[in-house]
Amino acid sequence: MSALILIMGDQLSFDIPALKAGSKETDIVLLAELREEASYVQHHKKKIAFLFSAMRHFAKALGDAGWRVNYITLDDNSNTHNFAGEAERALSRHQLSHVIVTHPSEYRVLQILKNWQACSSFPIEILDDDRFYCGLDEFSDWAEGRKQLRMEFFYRELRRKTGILMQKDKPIGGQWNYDSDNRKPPDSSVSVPAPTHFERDDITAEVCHLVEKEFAHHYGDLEPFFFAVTHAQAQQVLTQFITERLAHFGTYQDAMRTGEPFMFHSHIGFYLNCGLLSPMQAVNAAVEAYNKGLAPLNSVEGFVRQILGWREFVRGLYWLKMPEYKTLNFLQADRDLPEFFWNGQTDMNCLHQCFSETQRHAYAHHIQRLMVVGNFSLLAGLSPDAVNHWYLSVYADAYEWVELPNVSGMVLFADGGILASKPYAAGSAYIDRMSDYCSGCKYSPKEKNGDQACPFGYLYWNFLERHEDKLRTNPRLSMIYRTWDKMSAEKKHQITAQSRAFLEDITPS
Ligand code: FAD
Ligand code: DLZ
Ligand code: SF4
Repeated sequence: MSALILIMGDQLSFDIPALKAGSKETDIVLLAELREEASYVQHHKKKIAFLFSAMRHFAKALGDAGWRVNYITLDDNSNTHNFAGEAERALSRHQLSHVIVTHPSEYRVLQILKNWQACSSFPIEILDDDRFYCGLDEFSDWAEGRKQLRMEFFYRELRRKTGILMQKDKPIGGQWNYDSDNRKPPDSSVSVPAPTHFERDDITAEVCHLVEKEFAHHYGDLEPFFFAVTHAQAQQVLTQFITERLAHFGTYQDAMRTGEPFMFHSHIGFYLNCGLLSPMQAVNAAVEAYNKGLAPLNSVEGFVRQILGWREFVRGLYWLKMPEYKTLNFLQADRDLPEFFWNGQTDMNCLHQCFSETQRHAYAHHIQRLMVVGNFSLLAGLSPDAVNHWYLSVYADAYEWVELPNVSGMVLFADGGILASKPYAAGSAYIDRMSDYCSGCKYSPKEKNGDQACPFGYLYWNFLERHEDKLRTNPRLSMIYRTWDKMSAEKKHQITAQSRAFLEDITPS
């Protein structure tokens, strides 16, 4: 009884359940570069090159460790370009008896596996993915019967369960959450360390060549390419973050500075999500730095919360609520995506900076995604389908299980409050305070009317006005609606007129 062990592009972990359940002596491991996976959205070129290179390196490492590996390249003439097709070919090539695969991270791919299971003559065993702190059943047990699902309470449960940053049953330092210490604007006297760079080796060079040839029409720049592509390199990125950035992570977590896309963030999302790093490695490294006195609690707790809290929470929520979650559009937003999301050509400097960095690096940090691009998408009433499609395409760490709750839940409030208690809407003051973007902008955050007025200023009020029927009763927005109520009719009229003119002027993509 020999098995085919199917490993997907985001399952590049030596301890993935399908490998743990298999045998080096009898089984065959399959990895395949597939057009279906590389094109279900037009992924950023850098994401495809990164994943293909990481897959090729992983296949080599598995071979070195004694596994028999079949690696199918994109340009293999017999490649059927989908998981089922490639697995069926391998099954007959090697006369294998059954398939072992780890639960895919995305609902779309689970459906592919289920359809294949229904028609294949081979048994297909799907094993739970245990590379998370919280299993999917455990999350649904936690969610059961709760009126509201809030990350903060889930996070506290996981802190208690794991003992991470805990002293007996109390959080270390006495508080669960140090977010209020983590809101400093950028400080130009504090220099930001360069992100970890790796020279491309022959495998990466070959893959970049392939991507340039086969995916020339996809979004994004392939150069510069300096991502880690092996486990050892990803570990180096984590270590460099812990030693050079973690101490400032908390304080400058929300800060944005022109020309500094990476700030004091960790840039490990790419590696966590494809299996080159585990969340436990990252969390343990941060906690160890705290124990050694190398980083303050506000930074370490802030970082741990992103991984133990947000990352686990959005995964649980995704699997609990799919497939309905993807169809939700609470605010009935239906505007097309502006063309400038793809080409970055807008006079709004904050957006221009974030789009340029996204195009160049397939990366933007959380606040750029949430409070600049996301905030604009919310205020402008862009359709959830269009916005989800964009975020899934442009970031190298994007997979639907983590992208969709962030976009439909956190950014667009399309889920009507399943993930967040209120929309993360903000006017121009937030971006002005947390970035240096406004000083280089055609618009002014201080101007309320006329050609110089920052669009975030009027779009914010226009958004609240448009959705008054759905949002006024939200207790967290009642103060804001009171301010709106006090505005003169003339001012309100001006806001509506300016917003309409601005939105109508946008060229759709
Ligand atoms: P850091 O800021 O250093 O944080 C460390 C890690 O914490 C991240 O690598 C990530 O694994 C985790 N994390 C932080 N915030 C979140 C969050 N909100 N949800 C889940 N995990 C989180 N993250 C993705 O991994 N893939 C996505 O496709 C994705 N899309 C997003 C879309 C929007 C609109 C928003 C607002 C956020 C999105 N995020 C996504 C979350 C977050 O922005 C990225 O994880 C982070 O920017 C990655 O950079 P980093 O590794 O430097 O993160
Ligand atoms: C994202 C991606 C891309 C671009 N290409 C491949 C591929 O060629 N082969 C593969 O196995 N996986 C790829 N992936 C990752 C998959 O899309 C990911 O494993 C699924 O989305 C998991 O549900
Ligand atoms: Fe962005 Fe407005 Fe500031 Fe310009 S003025 S950078 S549009 S917030």
